[in-house]
Amino acid sequence: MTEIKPHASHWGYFDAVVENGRVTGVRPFGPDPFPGSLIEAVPDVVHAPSRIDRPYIRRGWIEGRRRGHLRGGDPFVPVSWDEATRILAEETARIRAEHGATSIFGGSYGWSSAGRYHHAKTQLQRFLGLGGGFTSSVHAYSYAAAQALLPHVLGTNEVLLGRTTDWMAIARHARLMLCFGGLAAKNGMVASGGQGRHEYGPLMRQAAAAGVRLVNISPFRGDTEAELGAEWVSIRPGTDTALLLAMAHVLVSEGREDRGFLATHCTGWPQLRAYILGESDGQAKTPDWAAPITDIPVEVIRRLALDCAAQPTMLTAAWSLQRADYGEQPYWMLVALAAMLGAIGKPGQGVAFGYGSIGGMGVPRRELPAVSSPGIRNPAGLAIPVARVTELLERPGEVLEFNGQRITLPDIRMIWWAGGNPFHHHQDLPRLQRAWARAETIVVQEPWWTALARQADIVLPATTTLERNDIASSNRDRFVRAMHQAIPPQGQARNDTDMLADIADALGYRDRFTEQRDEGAWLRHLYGQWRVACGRLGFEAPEFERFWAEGHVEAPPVAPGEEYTQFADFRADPEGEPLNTPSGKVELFSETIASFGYDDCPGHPVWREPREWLGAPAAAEYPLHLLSFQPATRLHGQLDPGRVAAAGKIQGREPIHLSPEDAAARGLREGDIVRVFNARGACLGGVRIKEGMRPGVAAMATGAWYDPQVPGDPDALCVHGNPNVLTADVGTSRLGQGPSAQSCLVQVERWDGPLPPVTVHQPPPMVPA
Ligand SMILES: Nc1nc2c(c(=O)[nH]1)N[C@H]1C(S)=C(S)[C@@H](COP(=O)(O)OP(=O)(O)OC[C@H]3O[C@@H](n4cnc5c(=O)[nH]c(N)nc54)[C@H](O)[C@@H]3O)O[C@H]1N2
Ligand SMILES: Nc1nc2c(c(=O)[nH]1)N[C@H]1C(S)=C(S)[C@@H](COP(=O)(O)OP(=O)(O)OC[C@H]3O[C@@H](n4cnc5c(=O)[nH]c(N)nc54)[C@H](O)[C@@H]3O)O[C@H]1N2
Ligand SMILES: [Mo]
Repeated sequence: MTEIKPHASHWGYFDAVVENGRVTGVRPFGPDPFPGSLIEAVPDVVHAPSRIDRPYIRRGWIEGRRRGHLRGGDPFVPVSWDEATRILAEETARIRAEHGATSIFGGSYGWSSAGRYHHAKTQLQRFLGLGGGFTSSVHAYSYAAAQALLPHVLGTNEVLLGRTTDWMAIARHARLMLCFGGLAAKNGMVASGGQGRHEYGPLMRQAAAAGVRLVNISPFRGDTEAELGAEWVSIRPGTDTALLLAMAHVLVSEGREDRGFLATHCTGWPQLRAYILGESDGQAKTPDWAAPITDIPVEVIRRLALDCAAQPTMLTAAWSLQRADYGEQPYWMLVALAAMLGAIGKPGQGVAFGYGSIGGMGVPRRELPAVSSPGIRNPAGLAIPVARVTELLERPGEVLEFNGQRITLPDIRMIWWAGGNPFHHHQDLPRLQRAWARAETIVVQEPWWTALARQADIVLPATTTLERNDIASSNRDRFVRAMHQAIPPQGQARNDTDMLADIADALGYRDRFTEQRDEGAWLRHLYGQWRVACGRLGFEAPEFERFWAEGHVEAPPVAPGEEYTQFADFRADPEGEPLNTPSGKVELFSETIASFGYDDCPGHPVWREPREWLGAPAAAEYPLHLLSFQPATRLHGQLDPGRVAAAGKIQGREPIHLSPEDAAARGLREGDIVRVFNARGACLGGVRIKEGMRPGVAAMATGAWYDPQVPGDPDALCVHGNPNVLTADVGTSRLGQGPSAQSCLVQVERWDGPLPPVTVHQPPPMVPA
């Protein structure tokens, strides 16, 4: 018998085809004009050999090898759910009693699933919060530096995550759009919480067709698709701030800056101007100064600046630019350039971040909330900046500076992760693995034997979304999707909420955790709350029963021709509609930031040489700048066991993109296997030669599951191709403390030895109880 079940994922809505209790196929969601291919991997991953079939405990943990012990090498021992539940209740209570709530790290960063009720991290944090608290984390790997910076400068993060100037306004009014890091087409296939229609690509194509001249300023020409007809300015990675400062210098020296706007809408222009002209530090930021840094000819820099001043201009940068050393600076300087052009708040002009970074960006939309689970109260009240997890473990009792705060790092005894994967997302995995040994007990809830599950002491098998009912929703999208359970839980997998409810039960707070609702009651409750909120905004959503039976709700699109420009109100009336900054204006100099006294992020945008870049001394030994970008064939580490990711690999290894010049210089051909290495680590990769890759730059997608040749050895070669064995783990600055993965130098050499097998898609070794 064949059944069709409405469902959703971060990579799109679909219908699951179910035969005899197995997901055998998917059908794209009817209204989606560009469903993409990622959904095709769903049946493979749901039934993958790497699914965790039952609870396990690491043998070394049972035998007392806990704090100080490197994880990842011991076999696992199967245990019953009852036993796992009892042990976890006891262990949580013991650690809280002996070491306090902050000794439990439950930051649990990660994308988890699109379903908003069974959202693993949210449920884990409710469980830990209601149980007495934990150490948490703030901000996202995606844009941590920007999240810290932009509220100081623009008074909001809307310019990053909220309702930005839309493509309708850009197409109609802008004539030039500078895209730092391009507008990567593959990034739009994904949105947190899913999307009903993938409109991101079509809308940017419409803008190009309407006559907006797009300029892709990036180390890789392919960061805009050929169809957009974009011009390409090839830039050395990590040097965008130098280019922007030199463009600013051109504007000032030609008298083209908008002095009126700078006077009425901005504060701090005199300080920034003095820096641009070199009055404050003796170095004028001229095109002659920037050309050797950026490797962009002086004439091109001048022309870019003057073109911006001559026509209506929109500025944008990919989020990747701030996941780099001093990643705050290009963002601040891009805002400054938009201010100098007087473009902020002019129809279809100004600045916003991420038009090429995620589905839904720039798509015209009404203000509607998303369906979501209740928020978290954390009585411990302690949170670290998300990407400082290794330091958290390495430096107990020491102070971490962050955005004006001084955080005393707690002594972590227990780590609990659900719905994220630090052994995917974190930088310098060898260093993380050493720091990881600091914990006594590490708990991981996962559907799959990911690198993280292998680094755990207690492994709890979670269902995938197809094994439970849920609702998918994103505030970037006007659809809400019913996710019907399609198959029974696989093996002994359980829903995250249910496993946590049982542990809460053993600790005496089940009812506070569940609020005495089961799955069905929660879904009705969350949908009902959303429906009421929509009603207040003028959208009458159907009753739950109808939504569930029909499989989705579609809020009406914006009226045809309607457009939105961010900051239009502020532009029109800077006194009446001030920004939420101390001055109410755009802060080109921030007294607040200056008062922190950070030399790595002073009071106005500055050029700082990245710690790792092609201009650094280390480039003699490691002459390639490695960018690790978001994968076209997966979502991070998710879907890696599926057919789409497999088809993209070379002899099972993650491709490394090289310029024809760099490949030739090393005698490498398409499809060769290479060792990619630096002083931090090494991995294998398969050579893919890319026209349009800047010589000196290499690129590897993130997300191939970390697969050390010797499990448990932090210095082992990753045989699969995870770039995070190579990246540096340094905060962007003391302001943002964001990840700086894009600042990374490597060398590449042919791998002539026998090819070690990739084993990470099979379960790890197990021993009987
Ligand atoms: N080098 C480098 N590293 C990077 C980046 C980069 O550009 N370069 N980018 C960074 C960015 S922007 C991000 S957002 C991060 C992404 O990092 P993560 O969000 O941590 O990556 P995912 O692989 O999506 O991890 C989600 C995990 O949740 C699990 N999961 C899914 N559904 C469920 C569920 O229902 N229950 C439970 N318990 N688990 C579930 C999945 O199996 C998966 O292992 O990576 C960062 N890392
Ligand atoms: N298919 C798919 N889409 C995704 C994701 C996924 O895993 N898969 N992940 C989603 C997530 S969580 C996020 S945060 C977003 C991330 O969105 P982004 O951060 O925008 O994505 P990236 O692919 O890392 O980077 C885009 C491009 O920036 C360029 N770039 C890198 N460094 C520099 C630099 O120094 N200067 C300039 N000018 N350009 C540079 C690179 O050439 C790269 O191709 O993607 C989202 N979309
Ligand atoms: Mo991200």
